[in-house]
Amino acid sequence: MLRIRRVQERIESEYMGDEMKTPVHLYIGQEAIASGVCAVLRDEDAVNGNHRGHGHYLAKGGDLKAMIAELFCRSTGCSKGFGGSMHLVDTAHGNMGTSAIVGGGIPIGTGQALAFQMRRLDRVSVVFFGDGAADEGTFYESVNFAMLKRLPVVYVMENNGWAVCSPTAARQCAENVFHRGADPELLFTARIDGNDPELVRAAAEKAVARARAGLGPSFIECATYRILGHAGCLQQDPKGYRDPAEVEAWRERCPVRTYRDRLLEGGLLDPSALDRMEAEIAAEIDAAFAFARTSPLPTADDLHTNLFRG
Ligand SMILES: Cc1ncc(C[n+]2csc(CCOP(=O)(O)OP(=O)(O)O)c2C)c(N)n1
Repeated sequence: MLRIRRVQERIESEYMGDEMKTPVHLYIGQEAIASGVCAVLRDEDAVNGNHRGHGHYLAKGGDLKAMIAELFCRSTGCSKGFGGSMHLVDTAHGNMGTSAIVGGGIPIGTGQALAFQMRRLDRVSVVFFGDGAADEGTFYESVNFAMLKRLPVVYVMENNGWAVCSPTAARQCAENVFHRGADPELLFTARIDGNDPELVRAAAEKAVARARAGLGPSFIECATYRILGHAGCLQQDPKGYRDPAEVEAWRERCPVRTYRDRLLEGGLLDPSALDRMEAEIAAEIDAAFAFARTSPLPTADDLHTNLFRG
């Protein structure tokens, strides 16, 4: 969680320099979700993230240097500089890629679960998406199909209350996203505080065990908040669409700080170990940015590589 947070902060602080020629959707405030879920996954399990995908990619073991190089559009980037922030891929660690199409990853991750089942592989597919993606019809089609086929898939909805500038209440009738009425045999559901990494991990553990046992899909709704703007750095976020008191209240519930305090108070984390962690992370981030800056850009000759041709 700390590593994701510090990476996001560095990107935010350097974004106005305009070297990163890509929109970025930062994950600050939501770190407990990717971290808690990926803690129970194996390398060979698959993850599909979304446009706000840096946390998913890193928590699943994605290479930081290749991610930062991708933001700098360099040929050493994880999508060879062609994808940018919303297309992070590292299949060696099960990061199957993301789609900038809201809801686009849901059927893709469902299809991966179908492939795992058909090949009799002991693997689980996890899809991360926002409350906005849950407004898309493809979500309901995918969940229905996964229940029908009892697919090893875990749908993780990060409900941060907003889709760009639209609050959830303006887009969704009552609490229709949460499948309260669903038959728990067909779909395991959980609705949890997404800022508590232990709760997230516990729910993910149940869902993943159910998937591995061949019992079918799960849906976990994680309540959380995006602390920064929808895209770019904070100063680019339009003002006035959110109540500052709402942002402040969620800042108080910062998952990184509250969990750090819980570990320190419980004697589970030594302050000197925390300092070491901070230093290691800072050095790793410095190295990743230096790697990105000194990496070559793709050339004109690369323009037609990695494309499907008719
Ligand atoms: C199919 C589609 N519709 C609209 C958009 C524009 N768009 C990009 S992000 C976004 C909001 C997504 O909200 P949510 O899924 O809740 O994720 P969050 O940004 O809150 O993390 C929208 C509408 C898009 N990229 N794709």
